[in-house]
Amino acid sequence: NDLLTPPSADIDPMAADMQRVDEVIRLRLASDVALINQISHYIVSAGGKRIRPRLVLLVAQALGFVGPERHELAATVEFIHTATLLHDDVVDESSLRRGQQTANALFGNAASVLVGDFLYSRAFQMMVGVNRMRVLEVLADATNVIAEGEVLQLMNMHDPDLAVDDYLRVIRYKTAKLFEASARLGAVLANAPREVEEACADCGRALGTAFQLVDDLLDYEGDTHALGKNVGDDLREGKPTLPLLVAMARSSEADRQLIRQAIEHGELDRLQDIIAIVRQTGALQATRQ
Ligand code: GRG
Repeated sequence: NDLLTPPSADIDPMAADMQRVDEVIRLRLASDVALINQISHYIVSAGGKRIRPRLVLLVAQALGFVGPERHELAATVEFIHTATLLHDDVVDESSLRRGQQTANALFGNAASVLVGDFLYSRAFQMMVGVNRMRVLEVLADATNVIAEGEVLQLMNMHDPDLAVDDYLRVIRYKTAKLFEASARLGAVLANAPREVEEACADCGRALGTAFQLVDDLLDYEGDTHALGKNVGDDLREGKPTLPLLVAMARSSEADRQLIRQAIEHGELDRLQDIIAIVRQTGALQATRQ
């Protein structure tokens, strides 16, 4: 669990930069409308690991770019990420985010969606301010694909016979795309040659895919409480995750039937049986590799 604790200022070499990113975030959140300030500060102050902003800064700095636009774009990707979280919690009817009540639970669905819209459009104002066409292209494409990923997930969410490749497409779209864009933006800021930009994007995409796979796998582990998750959370929500899909491919027809029912109905009383099948088939080990 130590790995989940953010590094303290004295051992985090990026502490000063991340502090600057947080200053920019607070500065750019400002609105004349009190409810927007209240909700956006509520979610931004709840923490969050700020992985995507770090990725922008790491790549930009590794390629020699140290201008102030890097903090602006780091804050921009965090705004986009936060907008997607606000919308996602409404879609999933979630009640817990970052260890506290979700904005939708506290302020209602309408306010959450609208503040998500505000953050999303503010992010576009910020990227226009950076005044580079390639930045606009990258983030317009990324946000498009994220929305497509969510719609794909909506269509697939209850399909117990989902192919692993289709599952991977959803997570590449909904999660890995913003990691990819963040890494790519660092390279764009540094005016890196296109092949370097592509290599950074590939690296970001791989990281984002791994990140979502781990997030899914943690649902099947015992030590997920630090993330506010419990064993079988995805099952309760009736989602076919990678371990379930691999177990489906490896099980007997009777067990497959059990898993299908579990995904379709989020069968709580069968939870332990399903987890046992996933373990027996070695699906967890297979998905960890
Ligand atoms: C607003 C363009 C736009 C689209 C909305 C609802 C939606 C479409 C997208 C949701 C995409 C989504 C929530 C993907 C999951 C991403 C994910 C892994 C979130 C958790 O990220 P962490 O762990 O969160 O980095 P923290 O709290 O640390 O910031």
